[in-house]
Amino acid sequence: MTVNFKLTGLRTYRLQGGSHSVVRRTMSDIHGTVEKGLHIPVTDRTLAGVAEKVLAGSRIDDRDAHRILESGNIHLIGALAEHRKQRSSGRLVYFTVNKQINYTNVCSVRCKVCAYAKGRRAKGAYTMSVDEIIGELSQYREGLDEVHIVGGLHPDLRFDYYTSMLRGIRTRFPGVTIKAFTATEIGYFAGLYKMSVDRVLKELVDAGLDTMPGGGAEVLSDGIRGELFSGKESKDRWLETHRTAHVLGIKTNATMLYGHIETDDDIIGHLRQLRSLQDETAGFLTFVPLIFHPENTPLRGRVGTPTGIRKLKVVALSRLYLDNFPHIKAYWVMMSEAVTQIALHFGADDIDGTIGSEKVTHAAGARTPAGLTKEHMVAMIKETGYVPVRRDGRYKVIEVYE
Ligand code: V47
Repeated sequence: MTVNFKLTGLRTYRLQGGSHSVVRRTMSDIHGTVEKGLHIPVTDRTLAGVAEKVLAGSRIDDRDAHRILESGNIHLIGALAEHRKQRSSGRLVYFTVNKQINYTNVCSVRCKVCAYAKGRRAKGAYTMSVDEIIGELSQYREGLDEVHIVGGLHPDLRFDYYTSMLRGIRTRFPGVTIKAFTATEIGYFAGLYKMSVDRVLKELVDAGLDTMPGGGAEVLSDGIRGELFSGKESKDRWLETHRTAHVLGIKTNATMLYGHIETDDDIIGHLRQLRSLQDETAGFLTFVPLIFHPENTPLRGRVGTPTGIRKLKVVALSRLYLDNFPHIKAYWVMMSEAVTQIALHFGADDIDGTIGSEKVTHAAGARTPAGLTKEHMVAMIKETGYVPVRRDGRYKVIEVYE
């Protein structure tokens, strides 16, 4: 790809993409070199330094990140993030045929962002049996690539509830990737069952766990955690659990919940801590920025909703700052299908999956459908001009839709 940036009154930058050597060789035929003579005027000169670093393939710093979040030059930000993305994923955009299982809404912690958690004796509290979970997954006759399991912090379940759940799923669906339990749940199991995090993870892997989702990261700031997530683990504990998982060879994701009380500094601090852990372990697969939904939460009416431009800037910044993360996910459930499609031109290369039904964000007012069909996801990606790729939970390619 060739993109020229005309810096008004300064000079013209030329973005050079290429053969995308990081992507599997067997797929090189669909990458090709795209020639695009594109002139983007850089009206705010503050982004010139950022552009220079991105074109040179060097790392941006916190000041650059502030400039991106403060800039109005959305076209340039998008083009720079796209340039970075094309170097690792080329024209590919990933999705998966998955099902989310929210096994219980009973939770010992009351986060101020949550509309989903209930006390164990509250009306509407539920916990799925292992048979119910298997029954729900069995409805997907076409076959699942990934099961995504996340639930509340239930004080009364035994540890073998979780291992039986994983064993049951593994036996019934041998090829599926089991992405299960956030670092928050793992830390809670360690405390409740008096085991080390290392031991909890080893036993879960033994029962069938493949990867870990990125939930529970919220904002990696103890100030914000104290204010909104009291009772949850510290930011360092969340990071430490992922470090332990990576050392054991478990690939994990990382999220960031934004659009509530956080500042730009908090967002950048969050990304800095993730980038630094990834430099150390290389264990993260995907970063997922999550947009806060306030309905039915104590924050309703107290915070605004991020604008479309803000959402796109956060995606682009994630791609540009997290230069060591292979994938950036635009999560359609929280982002809407429309903004998700645009986010694919702002550095995202993954849109999660078909989901089936999602309860956490829908309890908080999400208006997106409960799930999407595979065909719908393929069409959604194709319309953006990219190549849809069906993947499993470890990014093994299942099918390419040219
Ligand atoms: O950790 C809670 C967030 C997360 C609300 O790893 C809320 O691939 C919005 O982690 N509005 C769970 N968000 C979901 C999650 C996730 C989703 C998709 C993909 C992956 C992945 C992970 O949802 C929680 C919390 O941060 N959340 N309440 C709310 N009112």
